[in-house]
Parts: sequence; C-alpha cells; structure tokens
Amino acid sequence: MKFENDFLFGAASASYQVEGAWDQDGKGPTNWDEFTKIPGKTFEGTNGDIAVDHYNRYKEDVRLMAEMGLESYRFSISWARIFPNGTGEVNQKGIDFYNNLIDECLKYGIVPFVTLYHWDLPLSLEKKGAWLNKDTVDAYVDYAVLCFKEFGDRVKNFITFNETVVFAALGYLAGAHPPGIENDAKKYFQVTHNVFYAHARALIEYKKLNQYGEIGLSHVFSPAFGIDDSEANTFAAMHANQYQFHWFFDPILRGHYPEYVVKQLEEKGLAPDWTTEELALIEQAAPLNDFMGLNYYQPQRVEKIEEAVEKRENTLENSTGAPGNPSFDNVYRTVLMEDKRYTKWNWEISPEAFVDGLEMIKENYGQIKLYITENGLGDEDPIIEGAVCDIPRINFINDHLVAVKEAIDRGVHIKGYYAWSAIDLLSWLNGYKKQYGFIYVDHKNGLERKKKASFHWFKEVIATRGEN
Ligand code: BGP
Repeated sequence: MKFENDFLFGAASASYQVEGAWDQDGKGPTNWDEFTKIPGKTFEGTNGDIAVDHYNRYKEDVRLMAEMGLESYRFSISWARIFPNGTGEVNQKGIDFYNNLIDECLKYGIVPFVTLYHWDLPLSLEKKGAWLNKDTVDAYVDYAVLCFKEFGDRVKNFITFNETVVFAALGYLAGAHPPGIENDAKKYFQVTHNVFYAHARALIEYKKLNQYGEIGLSHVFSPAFGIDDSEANTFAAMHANQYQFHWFFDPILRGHYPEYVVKQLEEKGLAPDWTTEELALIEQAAPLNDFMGLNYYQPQRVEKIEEAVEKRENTLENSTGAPGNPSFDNVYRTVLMEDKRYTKWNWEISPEAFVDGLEMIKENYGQIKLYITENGLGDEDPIIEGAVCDIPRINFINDHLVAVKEAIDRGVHIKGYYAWSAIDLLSWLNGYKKQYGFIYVDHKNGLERKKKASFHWFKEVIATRGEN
C-alpha cells in the first residue's frame, strides 16, 4: 500500500482523557469531574484529575509526536477551561493553553485537528439539564464561535462533536456516562436532536467568518451485519443501521432524519421536541459539511429478538455494554460469534467489515470527504525487559490501514487516518488498564513517557507513506 502525499497520518486524544490539571489555572468543573467521583462508576474509581498531565507536559508530548513524524494531532478543547461556568466569563489562561498547544504543533509542522466537544461539559450546564436543555445549544454556539475567532487563524480543521451516539446512549440508556440515566429513550432521542441542531448552528456561524478551513463532525461508525442471511437477521441489521447509522448520518449529510425511524418514534411518542426552524437549519447546514469523521473500532453482529428481554446488564469492563443486551426497542441484540476475533474487552477485530462499512458510506452518501478520526486497539501492553512490545497493536493498525487503502482504491474519498491514541490515556470506564497509545506512560514512575514498539513502526509507516 502507498498513500498519497496529501493523506494525513495522525493520532488523537481528548481533553479529559489526557490533560489532567482538572482545576488548574481557572478551569471550571465538568460533568466528568463529578461523575468519576461517584463510587462504582469507573474502573477502580479512576478519574482524570491528573490523567497523563498533558496540560503541563504538552511540549514533551508534541516533541515525541514530531519525532514519530506525525503529520496531524487531533485533540479536543475543554469547554470549561475557556468558559469555567459554561457561559459568561472567559478564562484567558484556558485560551492561552490552547494557543500554546496549537503553536507547539505548528512549530513542528503538525496539523492541529481540533474537536470542540469530546464529552466534558461544564458542570453548571450539566446541572441545568445538559443537552436536554436548549440553552446548552446557545451556550455551545457562543463557545464554538469564540474558538473559531481565537484559534481559526491557525486551526483549519474543526470537529464540532465527537460521537453523539456514545454520550447520548451511555448517558440516557445505559446509565454509564453522565448523567447516568437508564432506559430513557425519549431523552436519548432529544439529546441527539439537540446536538445535531447545535452542530448545524455552529457550521453556519463558522462559514460566516470566512476562515477558509474545514468543519465537520465525528461519528462512531459501527456498521451492523446480521449473524446470518436469514430474513429475521437481515431485518435486524437493517433496523440497527436505520437507528444507529442513518439516524446519525442523515441529518448531518442529507439534512433530514430517516423516515423509517421518524415514523416509529412518532408512533411510540418518542420523537424529539423539534421546531420547524430547527429542522430548517439542519437542512440548511447539510451542504456546509466539509467532511465527516469516522471513529471505527468494530462492527456489530446482530440477531433479531423473538422474545423481549427486560434485563439490561452494564459492565464496566466493556463500555459498549454487555453483549446480548437488547436494543432499546427490543428488536435486536448484539452477539459474540465463535468464528470472529475479539480484543480482551470483547470488541470485534474486523478490518474486513471496515471496508464493507466504508463502501456503505459511499453508497449512501457519495463522495463526502472522510477522515478516519479514531481507530485503534485497546490492550494491556506486554512489557518485556523494560520495552513495551505492543505487537498486537502494530498488527491491528497495519490491517486497518490496508483496509483504508482498499476502500480508497474502491473509490471511497478518505483523506486521513488518526490512530487512537497518540499517547496512553484514561479510558472513560476502563481507567489506565486499557492502553491505546504509541507512547507509554509509566504511572508507577512519575508519568514518565516511553516509546513503544508501535512508535517506531508507525514512524516508518509515515516516512514511507505505508509502502513498507
Ligand atoms: C471512543 C471515544 C474515545 C475513546 C475510544 C476508546 O468512543 O471517542 O474517547 O475512549 O472510544 O474507548 P474505550 O476507552 O472505552 O476503550
């Protein structure tokens, strides 16, 4: 495989997972600062108070990324560093931090790819109903505009939101993310709509500023496949894709919600409270998306449920929820299959399904520009004589890069690949036990950074554009 010169090789992170410094320099508290302190909510009570202290060590981290030859670094801004209360007073020190981080990237020619919202919401907004409250949308638009004005001269790639399905579903169906509510489908759909509306408004504001950069959003991409070709399971896959794929991609790229889902939600009284103005703005914004970011980890294998199951199990060991759980409407469940490969956390490893999924995007949404904004292997990395030998990660990323190239050759428009993650970081529910980075962080030794085997391997991949 050989990637074109304008294809970006990058790696990603998110503020809460790396920065630490949770109350340093005027940052306000967030929903996650509070949530992780509730007993039993995270693995062994881990939290991001210190994380890997990227806030104080960003220079060292960016230098290591530069040494790896990274062409782009995707990171998120913590809203509460900029607006400690979500709205109102601005914290200049927060702005200074991101200016410094951006400049540090640019110093080495690393393209900063900035996510505005990667789940850490200022606590004052969380307390007022978070994304259920349309005031949060107004506050978000103000925050986004401030970021465009402060950073848009040097940041040419903005992601408005990361993975709406995850924070909405884990927050309001599984109860595993803030605000920890279970089985409230009405609220879940309302949150998704409010986020799409916020995305639309931010896009329109961005374009008004004529900053000539790119803006889009990142969705988790977990295409559903039936466990066999039976009619029932083919239907289950179609249904899952309508709710988990089209519900998220259609409003962004087509400007309206999928009819199949809308009709069912209306029948069940679960349709969001939406106004014609909001729907019109979503439609108006659709052609303004410059790209779509895809976070791909695994596909879903689904089977139709014949008898409704009431019980829903959540496990901290697996943030996607225990396999076998029914969908919110009891139509299908996800299944582990004997002939598939899985990570230690039961996430399926399937570069083949990645290629099929990317083709699905092309069939449905044509030539929209895509960035793979996350892909990686969560593992407990083996340490042999002091060296971090993360060979399974090398194999995983290699196979997924081959899949990306295959999709490009089949005509899918993909312009970059961001490994999750640049550096080891806090896994939302699995603490520091589950690692993803090219750079190891030694928690027993003052958070010392170490290059993993994958660091040297990825450096070679970038240098040769994937040829070796
Ligand atoms: C994505 C999130 C990331 C990251 C990743 C791995 O859904 O955008 O922030 O956490 O998943 O997830 P986990 O840490 O649960 O393994």
